[in-house]
Amino acid sequence: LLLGSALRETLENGRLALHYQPQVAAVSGQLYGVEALSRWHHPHLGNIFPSRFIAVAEATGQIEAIGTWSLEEACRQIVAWDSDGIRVPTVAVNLSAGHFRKLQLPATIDRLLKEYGIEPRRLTVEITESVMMDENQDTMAVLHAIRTLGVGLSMDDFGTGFSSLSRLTRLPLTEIKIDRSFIMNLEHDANAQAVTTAVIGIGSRLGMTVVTEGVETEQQKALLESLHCDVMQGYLFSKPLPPDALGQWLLSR
Ligand code: G
Ligand code: G
Ligand code: NA
Ligand code: MN
Repeated sequence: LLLGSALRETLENGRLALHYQPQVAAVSGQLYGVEALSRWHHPHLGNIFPSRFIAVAEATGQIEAIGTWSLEEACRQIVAWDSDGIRVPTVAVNLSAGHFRKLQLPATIDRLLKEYGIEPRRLTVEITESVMMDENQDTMAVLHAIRTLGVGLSMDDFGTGFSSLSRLTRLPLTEIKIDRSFIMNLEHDANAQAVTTAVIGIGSRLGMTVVTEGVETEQQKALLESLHCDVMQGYLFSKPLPPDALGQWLLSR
């Protein structure tokens, strides 16, 4: 709860930041997009990782405020990069399961896109498998309304939850991200390779972009290319970077 009030103060003073990790198209090597990841540097407590403060935000009812802040910050950054001539095709923002139950979320996204003059496809929202487990009617309505706006909808950490493949087909997804636990074991684990191959196949058949996370080695990259994976993300390409460093990274390639 101490962390909860520190978080409230941080949000009010705009001291939360987004870092951006590049996602690279497998065939062309071009930038496909970036994933925005929240970073909180507290003057006394130091760096607090999202795995910790997102749970706090959920418990203290601040998760909607963080999600809305992330969406607006991403929009502001897209406009800033554009005016610097830095072309980032799409920015993916992580939102918590609880946020997708809020019926006003699509209207909030629509308002931000209009306010910042951003084409909808330049924004993607990432949901986790727990959202898919949620049979909540409001959640389904929200997901469909977000897709209707033309914003991308990505299933994060796929393969770690308990969702069924039939449920996957019933969601209006544009993208699946295969969890990094599968990529980590790709070279040595036949099961990880079988799951990765199957998800790439199903995703492609369903017209979704398949992104693999946690790509760290050239061997993993080569293997994923041979499996026709669309997009790769991981330390092999870059860690998450502050906005200026992302510009530098793009120029240096
Ligand atoms: O960047 P890092 O590995 O520490 O991220 C840890 C987790 O926190 C990831 O699963 C990521 O999806 C999540 N995360 C990062 N930023 C945000 C955010 O702004 N909102 C939500 N809901 N989750 C986030
Ligand atoms: O759950 P989500 O996929 O949103 O989490 C992304 C997290 O994974 C971020 O915290 C990011 O720092 C981390 N990450 C990104 N690339 C790599 C990688 O290549 N290896 C590892 N171990 N972590 C990564
Ligand atoms: Na992820
Ligand atoms: Mn994510």
